Amino acid sequence: MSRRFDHSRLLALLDEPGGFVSGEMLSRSLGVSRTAIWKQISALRSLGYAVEAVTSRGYRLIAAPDILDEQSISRHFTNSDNSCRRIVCLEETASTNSEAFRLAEAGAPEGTVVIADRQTAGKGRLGRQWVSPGGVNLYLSLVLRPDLPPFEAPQLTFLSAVAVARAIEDVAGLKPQIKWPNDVLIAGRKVAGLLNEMSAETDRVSFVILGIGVNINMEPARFPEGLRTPATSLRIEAGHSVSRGLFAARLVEFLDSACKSFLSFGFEPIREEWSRRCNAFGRNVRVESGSALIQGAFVGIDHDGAMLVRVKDGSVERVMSGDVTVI
Ligand code: BT5
Repeated sequence: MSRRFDHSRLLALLDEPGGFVSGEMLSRSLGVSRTAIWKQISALRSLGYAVEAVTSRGYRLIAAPDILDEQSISRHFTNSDNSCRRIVCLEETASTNSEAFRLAEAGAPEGTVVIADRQTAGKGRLGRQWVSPGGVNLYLSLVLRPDLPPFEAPQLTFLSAVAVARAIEDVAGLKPQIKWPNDVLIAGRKVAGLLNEMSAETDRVSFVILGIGVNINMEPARFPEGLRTPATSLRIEAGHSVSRGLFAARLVEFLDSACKSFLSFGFEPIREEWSRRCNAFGRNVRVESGSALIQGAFVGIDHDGAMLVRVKDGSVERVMSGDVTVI
């Protein structure tokens, strides 16, 4: 079920800096009567927009609801050269990753973005659940069709982690850290999780879905008990709410620029930035991987996403999955 609003031209006019816009100017610009403008303003109010109306001065937009639709996202784009312009906004879906996967199988082009207000079956890794209530967070999946062998596809998880970290820094002014392999933390608490899924032939990727969940305005009381890592949201950390539309737009732009850098310069710049932003890089770590316990210095990331740990005897072990503790 897709939610679309057709008030974009009126909102664009009201959004101009400088306060009030006269009813006459609005009616001239939109080619409709002033009564029709009044009706559209009432419709905007019923959608949660706060619009002030003052006789002889006109209308002024005071506050917009934190709606996630194409308009509330694209109005924040700063880069006209953004390849991720096809945004599908849904009010509710089981999982944006599953929906993006379905669209990609049906031929959706690279750069297609699926966003939902809430997920009824949000997915984490290994069959785990991603808590996805409506109205507060961002659940986003991006379709990519990279020219990569399947074993290198995990590089894209690092790309999305870097894009999420940049967006958090840019929009909320916070200092996120990345935790291998797929968490983004603020002050040691999980604010975002990444889940990439792939469809591939034997030697070539057909498409990859980059799935990203970011806790934006979630209040502490809404996090369930017993999460694997303590959780947080941008609102909790920043002390004020953050516009989901603005965050989504910045994230899409950072994903786009990271993809372009990846195409031009390969994995290296992403690996370098990821390492700088990682909470454990260069430090001594303990990794619980299945029944194995590996202890040593976290010295790098391999091309297939494996963590490289230099152990006591000087040799370097590759770890494909596990839980990392800095010691
Ligand atoms: C992840 O898995 O962190 C990947 C999460 C990816 C979610 C996005 S939302 C858009 C797209 N569509 C989807 O269906 N999924 C992706 P993992 O590392 O396995 O972490 C999951 C664990 O994190 C759970 O078992 C909980 O303990 C915890 N958790 C669940 N919801 C959380 C939340 N909102 N915030 C913080 N932690 C959470």
